[in-house]
Parts: sequence; structure tokens; C-alpha cells
Amino acid sequence: MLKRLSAAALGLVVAAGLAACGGDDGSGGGSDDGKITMGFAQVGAESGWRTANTQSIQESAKTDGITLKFSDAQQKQENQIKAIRSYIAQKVDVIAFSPVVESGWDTVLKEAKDAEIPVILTDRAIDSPDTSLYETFIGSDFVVEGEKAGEWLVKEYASSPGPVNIVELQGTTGSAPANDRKAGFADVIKADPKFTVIASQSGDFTRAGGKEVMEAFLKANPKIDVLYAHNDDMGLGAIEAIEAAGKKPGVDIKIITVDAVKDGMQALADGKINYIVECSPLLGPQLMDLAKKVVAGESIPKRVLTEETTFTQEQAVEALPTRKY
Ligand code: GZL
Repeated sequence: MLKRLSAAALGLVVAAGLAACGGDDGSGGGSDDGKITMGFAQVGAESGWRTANTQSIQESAKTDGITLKFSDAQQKQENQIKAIRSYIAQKVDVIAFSPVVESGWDTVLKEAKDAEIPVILTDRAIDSPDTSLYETFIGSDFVVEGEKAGEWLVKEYASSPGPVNIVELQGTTGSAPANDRKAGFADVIKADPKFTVIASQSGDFTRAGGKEVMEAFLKANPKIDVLYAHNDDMGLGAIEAIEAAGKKPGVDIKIITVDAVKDGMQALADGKINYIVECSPLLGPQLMDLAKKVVAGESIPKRVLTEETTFTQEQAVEALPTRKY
């Protein structure tokens, strides 16, 4: 792939290009055969959402003729940093990744910037004040997702005097979705003192984590009215714990989750979950489109928001047959 060349070298390429191809200035990037190479550092394979996200990225790269180098960090930041360094060494045309946590990225992203390799953030954001370290962030607004969960709960318990005891299964500690879904939810329910989060702990976005933490919540808290889980997978793990404790999920303990992956939607349709806030993993097509624009030197928005909705039990029954993920 022709890297961003020094001015002199670029001058030569432009002259040769114009002479050889009549008008192609040769500065649009692309390896000798014009193909773009993307290095993608994925978080891991921790949830149904992540699996669908990976599939969307891999399929979109194939459809768009982009050569994809892909790594799975098993939810470890040091593995993502290693992968990004290896993409820099391989001189890929563009790097994209979903930061497993919000902080600790400045050093490696400065190395990418010094190597003149553009970086695209997908799915999760970073908390660095230096926004020159990446071209754009494409993903959901997790604060709004938390607010939507809180708004449903407020409506659901409008006629109840309370108290309403809530337990919360947080996502991966330090991750943008965990921080923001917690903040958005808390911001909405703080308006009414009948709502109390009596326990809140990370289940690391996994089913096993959700089940283990919910078992502990059930042992320590005799009266739990609501579970707010930051993703479907932790909610599904919690359902196993709730049923093992002889309680009915969705009835004895109302459950709100986020994502709307197929297994979560099935539990919603079956009445074991009460409400799901969608978070779309299908970022592949937009990511590849943004990558092509970045490599071609076109300007792109600094923030690309993904569209998503919410589902009640009735809506899940309707949506399931055509659900893409
Ligand atoms: C959200 C994404 C989260 C999902 C989880 O955009 O980062 O990570 O909600 C996934 O299911 O593990």
C-alpha cells in the first residue's frame, strides 16, 4: 500500500501517475493493486453481541474488497495494544479497534499517528482528551441506552409506592458501555427515591459472570424486585441463577437488559426478560465505508452514531422471525 509519502516522493508519484494513467494522481492510497489493508483489534468473543459484531466486520471487509488483519484480545487491553503495534509494524493502511476499556491508549495511538496510520474507533470510545489520535468514533450512545432502561422502569412502576429494590450487573469494569449505561440509568431513576440500587457489580459482559454475581446477589438480598443487566448475556446467566433459586424471572424479578441479540430476544418473547434496549453490533458496512474515505483522504465526521430502538415482550415476538443477529 502506498503510504502517505513525503512531498518530494509524492511529487514523483503524481508525475509518473499522470504520465502513465492519464489523470490518476496516485495519491488516493491503496497497495499496488489498489486494495486497502485494515488491521482490526477486536475486544474478544465474550458475548453474542461481540460474535455478531465480528461477523459484521469480517463479512463487510470481504464485500468491500478490503484485506482484513484481525485479532481477538480475549478482553485484555495489553493484547489489543500488542495487536495495534503489530499493525503499525506491518504498515497497514488503516487501524480500527473497539477499546476494551476507556483509558490507557494515548501512547500506542501516538505511535500510530507518528507512523501516519489513521485510526478508527468502533463500538467503544476512549477517554483521551487528544481527539487527534483517531479519525472518528462509530458506535452507540451508551448513556442514552441507560436512560432508556431507566425510563421504562419509571413507567413500569408509576403506580407502585415502592420501595423498588434494584440489583445491577455492570459490564466490563472501566469500559465505556459499563460506565455510561450505569450513569444514564442512575440519572433517570434518581428522580424518585422509591428506586434503590441495593447492589451493583461487574459480570464482565459474560453469561458465566452474570450467573455467578446474581447467585451472590440472591444470597445476600432477600427482596430483589428488578435486575438491570448491561447486556443480554449477563441477563441470561442471571436467569439461570434466578430459576435455580426457585424464582420466576420476568415475574418475581423484572429484568431489563441491553443489546437485543437473538438469545436475549427469545428470552424476552418467552417472558423471562421484560424489556431490552437495542445496541446494534452491525457496524461493519459503515466501518468499511469510513475506512475507504479516510484512506482516500476525504473528510469524515468525528462521531458516527448508530441507530437503535427498544423492545417490549410483544415487539420481540414480532421481530424475532426476521432478526439478523
Ligand atoms: C456495546 C458493546 C458491549 C455489548 C456487550 O457496544 O461494547 O460489549 O453490550 C459486549 O454484549 O460484550
